[in-house]
Amino acid sequence: MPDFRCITPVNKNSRIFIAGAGGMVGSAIIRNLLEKGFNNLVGSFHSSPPQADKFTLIPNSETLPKGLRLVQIDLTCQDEVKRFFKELKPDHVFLAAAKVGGIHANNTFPAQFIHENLAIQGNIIHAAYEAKVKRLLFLGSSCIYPKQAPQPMKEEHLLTGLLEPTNEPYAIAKIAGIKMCEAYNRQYGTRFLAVMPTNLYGPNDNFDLETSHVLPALIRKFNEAKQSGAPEVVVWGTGSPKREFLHVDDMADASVFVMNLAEPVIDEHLTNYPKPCFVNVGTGTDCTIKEVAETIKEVVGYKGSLRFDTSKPDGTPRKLLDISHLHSLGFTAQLDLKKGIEDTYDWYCKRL
Ligand code: GFB
Repeated sequence: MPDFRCITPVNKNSRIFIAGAGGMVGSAIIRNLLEKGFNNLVGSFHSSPPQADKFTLIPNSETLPKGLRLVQIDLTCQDEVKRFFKELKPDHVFLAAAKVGGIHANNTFPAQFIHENLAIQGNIIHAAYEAKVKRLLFLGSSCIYPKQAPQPMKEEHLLTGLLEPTNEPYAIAKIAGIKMCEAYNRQYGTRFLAVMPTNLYGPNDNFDLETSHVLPALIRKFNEAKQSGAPEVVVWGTGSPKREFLHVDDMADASVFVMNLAEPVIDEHLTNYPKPCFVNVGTGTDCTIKEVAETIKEVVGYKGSLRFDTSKPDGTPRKLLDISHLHSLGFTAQLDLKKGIEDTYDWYCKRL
């Protein structure tokens, strides 16, 4: 079991760097921190600056919230990251920048998934150590666990079996990130923690049909089918795999909670270094892809039928997280799946 203890919460004025501010998770963490009164936030983006409405959720809002600055950095470039950390000297870091995507993207671009993720996290974790960052939170993924792991999957199931082939390169990169945090904690006495979220969804998700995850893909497919009057919607795979879906606002809340409250216990001789240094984040319940498709169909108000395309991969049969450790620390996810889908559909429609 991860070994954490409560400490003084992060100071509201401390300089907090959120890597990946333009993404669904990074922007949700920023919204959460701003709501809680943190006022010295710096978020990074790579290619184009994120719209202000990512951080306010008010469509077309143009002004960035007070207390937030955005900077452009190529996080895969070691020199840029080193220079940035030297100048900014952040107190705390949320490492939410990553190359992410659904089953098809992972299967099609395995080199990019392993290369970009290893580069981003390697550069940031090392630069954070050199810049004496007080605490860093690395965001992983539930795909780190073996394909045949016992359900629900506990933190100690890491590295006990073979991975799911469709996302092995991504999973290997995330496992390397965890092990890097643990190695730095052990050798240098750093306070680097990690959270392993289950499948996330919510505002600012990727709705591209080729690269997205199942939930945003189906919101878009059902909505387009409703508008065009198409008689059926194609759902990939058999519909029988099970997934656990967590709203990104709950994920952001859990990330800030872990950053705020928990710290690995490290004794002065570094012999009691924390291993593992991560905690699962989920809802504790899952459903089949067929069930989630039917819920989305109902929310969207589509009247046609579903067709399962079994030429597409199912991926992992099931990946339900054991969240007892997170519960014992005092955190429980709040948002119900149906309500979360309704809110996400509403957000999606406002931006069409
Ligand atoms: O969400 P998803 O792409 O990723 O797919 P994973 C989940 C399940 O939904 C698979 C099915 O069984 C898909 O075949 N599915 C049905 C669809 N219709 C669709 C559709 O239209 N689009 C998509 N994308 N799927 C990813 C990993 O795995 O999960 C990542 O590849 C990461 O590494 C992420 O861990 C959380 O849950 O299978």
